[in-house]
Amino acid sequence: MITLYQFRRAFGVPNPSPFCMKVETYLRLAGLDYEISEVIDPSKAPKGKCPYIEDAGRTVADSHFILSYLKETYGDPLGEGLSAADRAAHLALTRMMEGHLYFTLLHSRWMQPQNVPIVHDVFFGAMPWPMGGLIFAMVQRQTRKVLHGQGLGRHTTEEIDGLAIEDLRALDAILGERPYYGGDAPREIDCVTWGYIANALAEPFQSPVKDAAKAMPALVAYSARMMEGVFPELAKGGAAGG
Ligand SMILES: N[C@@H](CCC(=O)N[C@@H](CS)C(=O)NCC(=O)O)C(=O)O
Repeated sequence: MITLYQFRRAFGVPNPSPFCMKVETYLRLAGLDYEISEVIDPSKAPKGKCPYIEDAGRTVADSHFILSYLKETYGDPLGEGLSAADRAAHLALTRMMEGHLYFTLLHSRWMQPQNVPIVHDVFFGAMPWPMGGLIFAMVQRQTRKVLHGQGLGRHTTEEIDGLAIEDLRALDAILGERPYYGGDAPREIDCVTWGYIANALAEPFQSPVKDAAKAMPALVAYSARMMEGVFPELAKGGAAGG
């Protein structure tokens, strides 16, 4: 049995981390049995981040390497029939989201004053005083450094939100009239795209990025479609559409 180490569910989406969501969505779409082990402190994870998995005595960290391992070990049912050009386009889209859009999400949740208390309360609120506040402040400080090093953190909030909205508009245009980024059925690329779209729409966060995402009906419908198809137990709450 595969064990998936990831953060606990929150905000009405399968995971607040798009990387964890990518792996769990993949496991479900590929029909692989798994169990979840919830992680509170990722610093002890093999690469200091979530997700990672254990399977048959092996530990694999990082969503990219996890999916590579799963495809090598159990086959690639979501990749059947894809052309080299499809695969290349999916890779480029993945890199846009993981190397750019992700950091705008980090900024929105950890730096923007209307959202910071939500993250604090959901992840650190249950910890005894003053530990929760101290750990939160430490993680927020690290996140600020990460954003500064990556470069995005040097822009104004308006500029960062504007960049995120450009990415979402690109995602909206690429989806077009199709039900899934993979075409008629969800593919590996949908495990990535949905993590970002669902988290952009997630309650109770507030931002111009979320407002922009909510105004893109194809993205809202796509998120609901993925939720109903892959996580029907969560769709009952009706959270996918934000
Ligand atoms: N490249 C990694 C990125 C994973 C990642 O950034 N995970 C974040 C959550 S979204 C994390 O665990 N952060 C904790 C930390 O950096 O301390 C992957 O694809 O799995």
